[in-house]
Amino acid sequence: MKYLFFPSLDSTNSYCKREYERLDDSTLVYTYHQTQGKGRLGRRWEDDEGSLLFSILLKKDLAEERVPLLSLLCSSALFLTLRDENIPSLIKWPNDVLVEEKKVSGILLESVISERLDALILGIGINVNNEKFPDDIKEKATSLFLQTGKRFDKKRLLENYVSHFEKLYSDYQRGKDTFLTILKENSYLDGKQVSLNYYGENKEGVVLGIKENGNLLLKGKKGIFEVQSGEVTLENSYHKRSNAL
Ligand code: BT5
Repeated sequence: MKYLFFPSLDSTNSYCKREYERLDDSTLVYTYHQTQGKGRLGRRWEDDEGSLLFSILLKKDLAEERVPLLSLLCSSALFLTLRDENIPSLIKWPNDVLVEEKKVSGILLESVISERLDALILGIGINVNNEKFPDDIKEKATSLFLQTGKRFDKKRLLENYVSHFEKLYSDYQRGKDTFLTILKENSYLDGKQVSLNYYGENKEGVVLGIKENGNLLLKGKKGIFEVQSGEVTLENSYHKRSNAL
């Protein structure tokens, strides 16, 4: 992995999108402040100087049909990184990592497609040393500092994340999805009643688990159904009343 650091950027994902042609495969762009941090579906990713924000650019050997699994692989790598720090976390399908029911990290996968899939951008935001959050998210966001009372060396954390990511990714490229085991054992949504927006349609069900292809398996009123990651907004899996995170 090649590291590229900027004290501040609009967004590490946007930077990778603009520059993907000249950047090498497996370049990691990281920063501690984004002026236009992006979440999914046009939402914002908030940060302050306590944040760790990065994107991994992948250009080689991209298997299009297995792309949705990568967001879950990124979450699994973070789960292992946090476990090394003795911080128990859970992976919330499709793109969050939670500590004590609160969001400590979010993942935004983006692709560059011309005639084929040219590049993938795996964007990861981790709340590390953040002491507080804006009012609208303070109930649902947390940081490693707020959970442990300790400050973390962000570069060391990043390097440890990358070592986990590289192992899981090399298995994945060989068709061996080690991360799925981690995911299945540490999935936040299992057994929970959720309502989700799937291609504009509202669906409800109890989560049965995550399938080998990364889809979420649910049991609804009309029977068992599954939904693909990347197309879903979970609406009430945090608290019964809250809106989409
Ligand atoms: C995500 O979107 O969770 C994906 C976040 C990805 C951020 C990384 S940072 C590096 C790279 N460069 C970028 O520009 N982005 C990526 P989503 O599931 O849509 O969640 C966004 C929602 O989470 C917001 O609408 C808020 O409710 C909440 N949120 C915003 N900032 C947060 C934070 N720092 N911690 C926890 N929750 C936050």
